[in-house]
Amino acid sequence: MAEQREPPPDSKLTRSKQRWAQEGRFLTGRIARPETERLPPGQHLTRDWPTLDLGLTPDIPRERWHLDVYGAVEQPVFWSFAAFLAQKQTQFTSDIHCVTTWSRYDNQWTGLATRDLLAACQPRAQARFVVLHSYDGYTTNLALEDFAAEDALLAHSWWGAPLEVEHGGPVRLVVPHLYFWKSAKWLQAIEFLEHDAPGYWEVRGYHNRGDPWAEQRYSGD
Ligand SMILES: Nc1nc2c(c(=O)[nH]1)N[C@H]1C(S)=C(S)[C@@H](COP(=O)(O)O)O[C@H]1N2
Ligand SMILES: [Mo]
Repeated sequence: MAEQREPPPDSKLTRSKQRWAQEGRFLTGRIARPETERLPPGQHLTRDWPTLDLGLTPDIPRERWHLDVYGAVEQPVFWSFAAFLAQKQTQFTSDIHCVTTWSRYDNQWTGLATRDLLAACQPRAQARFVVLHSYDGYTTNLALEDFAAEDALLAHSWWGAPLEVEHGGPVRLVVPHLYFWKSAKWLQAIEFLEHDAPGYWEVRGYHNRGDPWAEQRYSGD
């Protein structure tokens, strides 16, 4: 089991984001289709890469990093960074869509595809959800089907360079088809569950699933 972690106290930014969620800020009511429109409704393109988190950057060097995979799985996993790197490596290029309305195209990620992680840990038949736990105390929840998306991965590099600590290095999750708050930075543990367990933003007014194409920004959308 992963140890208990306390999320950091609310900051000014997390308080405004929580208020925007209550007000339904950034909702356009338009719908878009991923097959015909690359930019989801209400998003604008950015060329730089903004940093968004709880205001606390855990400094976990690769030598001290571990991934703990536990819960409803046949084969719990506890990997050092070297053991993680020894798994099959995959590259995917995908777009980022942040709920605060910026999108960033063409991010090349290298790491372990979530499907290969699932092959290693073998979720039990009853497992239907995952909760990601991060070194900063952040959590986020996903349905197993979303976690298992064909372009989702546990990424350690971006365009061939080690993922910078501000962006979640040593290892972050990347789930391109959902808003980026689902893509946990500084990944520490993955818990498999039979029942859903909403995470940090999901209990503060964000949508439980977060599909940018359906503009699922906030709960109730
Ligand atoms: N561990 C952790 N992961 C996190 C967050 C966080 O606060 N802590 N913020 C989420 C949010 S709200 C966004 S938009 C993206 C931002 O990733 P970036 O800083 O690399 O752009 O990380 C997500 N993953
Ligand atoms: Mo975000």
